[in-house]
Amino acid sequence: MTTPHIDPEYLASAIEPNVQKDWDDRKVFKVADTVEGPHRYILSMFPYPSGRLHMGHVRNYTIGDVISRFHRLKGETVLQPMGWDAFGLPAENAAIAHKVAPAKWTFENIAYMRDQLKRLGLSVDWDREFATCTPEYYHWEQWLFVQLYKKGLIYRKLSTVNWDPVDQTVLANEQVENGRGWRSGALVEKRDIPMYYFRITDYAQELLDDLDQLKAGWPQQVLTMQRNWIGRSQGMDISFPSAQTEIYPDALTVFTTRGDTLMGATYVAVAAEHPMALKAAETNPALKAFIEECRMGSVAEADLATTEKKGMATGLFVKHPITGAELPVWIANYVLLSYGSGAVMAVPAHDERDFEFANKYNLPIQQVIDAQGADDVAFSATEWQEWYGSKQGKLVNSAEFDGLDFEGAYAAILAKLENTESGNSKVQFRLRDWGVSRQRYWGCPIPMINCEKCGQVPVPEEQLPVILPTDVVPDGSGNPLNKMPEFYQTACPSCGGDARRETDTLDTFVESSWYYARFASPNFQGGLVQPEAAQSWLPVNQYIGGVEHAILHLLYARFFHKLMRDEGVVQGNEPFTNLLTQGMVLADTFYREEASGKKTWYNPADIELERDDKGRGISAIYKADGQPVVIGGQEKMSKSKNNGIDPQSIIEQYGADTARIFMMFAAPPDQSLEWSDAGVEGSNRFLKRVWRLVTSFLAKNATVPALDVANLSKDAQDLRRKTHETIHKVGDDIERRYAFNTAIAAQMELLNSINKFEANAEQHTPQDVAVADEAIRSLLIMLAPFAPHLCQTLLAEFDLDLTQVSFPTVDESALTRNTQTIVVQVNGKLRGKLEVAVDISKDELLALAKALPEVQQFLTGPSKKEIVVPNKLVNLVV
Ligand code: ANZ
Ligand code: ZN
Repeated sequence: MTTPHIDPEYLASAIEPNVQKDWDDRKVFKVADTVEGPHRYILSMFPYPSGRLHMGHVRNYTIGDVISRFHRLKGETVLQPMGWDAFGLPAENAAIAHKVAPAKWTFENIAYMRDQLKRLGLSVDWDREFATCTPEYYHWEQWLFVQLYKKGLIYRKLSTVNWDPVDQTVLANEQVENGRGWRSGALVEKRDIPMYYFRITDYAQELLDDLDQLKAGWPQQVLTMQRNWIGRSQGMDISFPSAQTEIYPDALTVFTTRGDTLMGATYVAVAAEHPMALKAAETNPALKAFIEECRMGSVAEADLATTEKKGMATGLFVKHPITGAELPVWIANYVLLSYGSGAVMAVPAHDERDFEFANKYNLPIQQVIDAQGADDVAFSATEWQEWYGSKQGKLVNSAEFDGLDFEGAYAAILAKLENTESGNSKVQFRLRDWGVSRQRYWGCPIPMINCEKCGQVPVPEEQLPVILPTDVVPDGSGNPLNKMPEFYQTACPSCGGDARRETDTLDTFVESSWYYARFASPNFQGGLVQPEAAQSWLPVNQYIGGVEHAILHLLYARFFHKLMRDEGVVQGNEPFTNLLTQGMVLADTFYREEASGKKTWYNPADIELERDDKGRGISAIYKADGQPVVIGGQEKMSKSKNNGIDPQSIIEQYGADTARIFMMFAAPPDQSLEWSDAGVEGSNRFLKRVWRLVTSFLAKNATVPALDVANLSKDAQDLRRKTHETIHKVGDDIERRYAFNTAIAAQMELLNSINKFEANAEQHTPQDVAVADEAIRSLLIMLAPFAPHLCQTLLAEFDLDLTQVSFPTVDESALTRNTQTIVVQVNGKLRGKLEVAVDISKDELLALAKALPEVQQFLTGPSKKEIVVPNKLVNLVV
């Protein structure tokens, strides 16, 4: 084997482009739509084409790639696809700022980022790439929309949006800043407009139940977040008849989880827009003004919990279903219109919010649960106590229900209400139906037609896809589709009359809810996914992405899988068998603060940092002006703190392999990763040492005989054991534990052992060379998932093709030790060491110990006691 062309110095920029070109030319990562034999689908969440890769992307895609490459080495066919989540608001904002069409901006970004991803060395089947903004993709999304609409799983209803009266446009929540439009600065109004909704609540119970199927493969924390979001509550609906049927004839229904406290209800509270409130406001201008004020407020549930309680009496009354007492009906800003029935029975003695409200407005507070188990047994009508809200005590002041515990009271009250038909058991979900209409241009057109005569009519299948015009530059003043008759003018599919095409587009979460399925057959023209391809590749075996998607994206994708299943498009109940949520990438922050408190943040790349001997930063200087800046600590890389490090610069300086090794070595994948220049340099040094070892081994041009394991020197046996121990550990760390960091650490140790062994290379026998050769090849294959360019280049020197080799197998016999080191003590003091066979007899061992020259000098007489700890030590007491 001659190696004239291999450079003794490791230079990533000299090898990485060649290796990448080789992968492209040979299409080594291409897989078929249908597959036989062991196979696996590994998917990292696809990126939004924002313009440039950030470190979060690099981490995400490196994790997926390491897993993919590992399983390929294990002999599996692996699908690892890549595509673009290409619709969305940033493209429209860029259009407004730079007067460029969103389509053009998006595709330019895609071209740039694709190149960046390729430079990372991902083992992706690029023939499967697609962008969700193309008609070939969204055609099938529209098709599914039409099917679901026909089935009643999509409906239309009025809903409230943020309206910018100057720009005449709907604003997303993130475009409202302090109540004003981000562009116009106008005070934002609320408007009710018709929107389409997916009936995800029909699947709430199944989405909850099926979380059990994911227990083995999903992080506990994500399962809990999903469970809480779905938010199942077991309770009852109770109806309170109107006391003024001449004004408001209907009974008021409330949802409660605490039916046991019914006898403590002293008023009822309704949401500002509840029909009963609106009715009362007809004759009460003050009430009307108050409702309007509530409407302008935030709609976020999280804000409701913390904002000050506010309310107003409606002047209407309802009757308590058991006592018949008249209770006042209040409007309260802490009651949500969209939860339960938008009304609560207020039990101020046992509900904290009701307590606060009742105290503020002087409403009666009636204790109905005693203080069992509480330290302070006196009920105070002014100060809230934790135990008021508990279910621990027994009922008091509750007439026939007195003395019952929670279960007993709940059951007895429910039975009584059922008897009088004024209550029933009810399961309530926190999950709301999913509103998908967006009054935006850059999204998938909603395939509906509005006809004055026929109402909403779905676009007939043969007219799909409804194509979004791409030569459009939005200017921020409303959806440009509304100004394009060539888009919206159409004929009603039902009556043939003039009709108007829907100009709203779909929430971009819709595209990302089924892309994983499309990847199985991205070019299929007959539906969402070709049935055999779905059968072959779905579900995704391993999904990888940021924990910020733990709730909505994953819930929507799970929902879509069930929708597609019920359409007969896919099998199984869940899309992602295993989920890995990667941690954040952190970096140092640096800033200067002006007297006004305004902070200016400096990028770590522009800072000269001085460290103490533990590597902690002690002082920092802004390179441009040589003046000090404040060290702000490690934070998530972000634009706002200007602490992002451009992956491109790392790849250019050190190569993709170094970036990959650093990312995987610096922390376990689910934990935060602290960016450190020293860490990157360390990773690069490790690869240089691998390179140097292998090139100097190759340079000797030694003949490598077949291994003869029965005839190995002790050193050779030790190295061989180390090699096989490492193979075992690396395989286990990657496959079972996702512990990529310790897998790399083990390989660093193996490298050290090989280097030590090679230090004696001049004295090596041919069998020693064979053992070194085995160790080096094994190392290069194990390291290949992490540093594929380097490994492929070096393996080629052994006439091995990385794309053809297998992960090394553990030779169990190499793991057993033939000899062991025994410590020899005299009177408990270490005097010598012995290297003996593992199966040596006790007598033989004692004889050898006594014969050691360095021991003999301390043996002043016959030993009084001889202690042998097997495999460890001999202690001679004299
Ligand atoms: C009486 C009561 C007494 C309540 C008590 C609680 C404690 P979860 O568990 O979240 O389902 N509620 C019902 N509808 C509401 C709405 N639209 N907006 C705000 N609050 C609403 O909570 C159910 C409880 O939240 C219900 O039980 C109701 O208050 C309140 F000692 O009814 B409870
Ligand atoms: Zn019509």
